[in-house]
Amino acid sequence: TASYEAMWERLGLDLEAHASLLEVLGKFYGDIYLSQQGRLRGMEYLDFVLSEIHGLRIRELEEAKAQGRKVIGTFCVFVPEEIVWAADAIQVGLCAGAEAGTEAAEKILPRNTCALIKSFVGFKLARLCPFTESCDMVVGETTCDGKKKAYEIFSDYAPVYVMEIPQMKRDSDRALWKAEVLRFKRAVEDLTGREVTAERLREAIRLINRRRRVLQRLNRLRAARPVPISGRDVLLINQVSFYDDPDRFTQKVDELCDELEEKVRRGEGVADGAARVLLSGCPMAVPNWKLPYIIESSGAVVVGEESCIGTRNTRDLVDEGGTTLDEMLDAVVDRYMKIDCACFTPNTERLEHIVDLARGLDVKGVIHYGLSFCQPYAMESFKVERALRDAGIPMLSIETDYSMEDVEQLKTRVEAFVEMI
Ligand code: BJ8
Repeated sequence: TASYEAMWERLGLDLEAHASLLEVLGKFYGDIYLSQQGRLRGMEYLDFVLSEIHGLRIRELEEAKAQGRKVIGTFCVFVPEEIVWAADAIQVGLCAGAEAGTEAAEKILPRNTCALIKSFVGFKLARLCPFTESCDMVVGETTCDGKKKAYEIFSDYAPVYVMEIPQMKRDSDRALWKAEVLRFKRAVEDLTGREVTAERLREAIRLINRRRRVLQRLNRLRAARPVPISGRDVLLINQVSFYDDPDRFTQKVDELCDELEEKVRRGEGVADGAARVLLSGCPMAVPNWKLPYIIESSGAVVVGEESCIGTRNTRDLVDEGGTTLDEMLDAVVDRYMKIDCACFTPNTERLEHIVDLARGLDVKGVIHYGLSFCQPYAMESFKVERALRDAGIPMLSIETDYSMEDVEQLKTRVEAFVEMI
């Protein structure tokens, strides 16, 4: 830690508050992750990345910046990552899953704002996040009203650029989205001084597809019986995918998958007799491991995450068949239009995806997770429940935030659900 202090100071972090955040995080990680038995050797890489969460990767960003590269932060899987990498910039996810900074956030945001928004604003105000402080551009987007309006406030503190995300999926919405992707491309080109050429975009499309493919492979393997890896571990891998170097990450997770494949072949599992469940709903940003931990200490095991830190982000690839720049941009536009976020209306694809996923993974039930005050997912949970009921699959709806106050109460509800299914 000592060797990073100068760097954190340069970034303007509140060193004391930051040190206590890392301490809490370390303890939390030890309890939830390191306490697991029989983990894959490949998880050592993830343990290492987590132990270095504000260290090594930040140093890499610093070095890249010294060479003239730019860092672009995002909060939503709608931001087309291929454009960023094609302009030789580095993208990092900034969504935060910790309560630290909430007090600061509540001074400029209403209290009844979802925890994810409060967390990223709070991390900025309390000067706790070296990723945020490393960004040359922070990309917001018009998804839910909470985020949309929070970026107006956030722009007083950081260089914010906002993309307009359509709310429907008609031809006119696709045209709007294409215009927005082109506008974003120009903004990124202006920032980096690098042109997005056909050749660079082709490479970026392949790079990010490779990362999606390895996560798809992980998801196929973890669906085995018995379950060969905990849901917590897979969630962590997904979380790390948002800020690790994509090439290195893909290689490491591929190695982990080789090991996992062996484990599946030997028929070894991690949770004998546990009920298989699917998690569905709002994203779980690092270090938000509360609910998966509760579920996996209540006689169940998570075998899938229908969320943006999960299959919503890895299910669709960008078509690699395009040869001209415009064809490739169209492929990018089309791939992102498939995202089934609850901010869309109607959003029937999501209902179909959840039922398909639940059936394909052969789960006993679905746990729908909504962050308190998140209207899009709370509203949609009623439709999700109905679609699942029609398919004969029980669902438990959980609304919570990042605090630990409701842990016991949630545990009681989850245990009752697991017993019932
Ligand atoms: S594509 S899910 S990453 S918008 S939880 S801030 S919706 S009030 S995060 Fe999301 Fe993009 Fe959609 Fe995915 Fe608002 Fe709800 Fe909070 Fe949310």
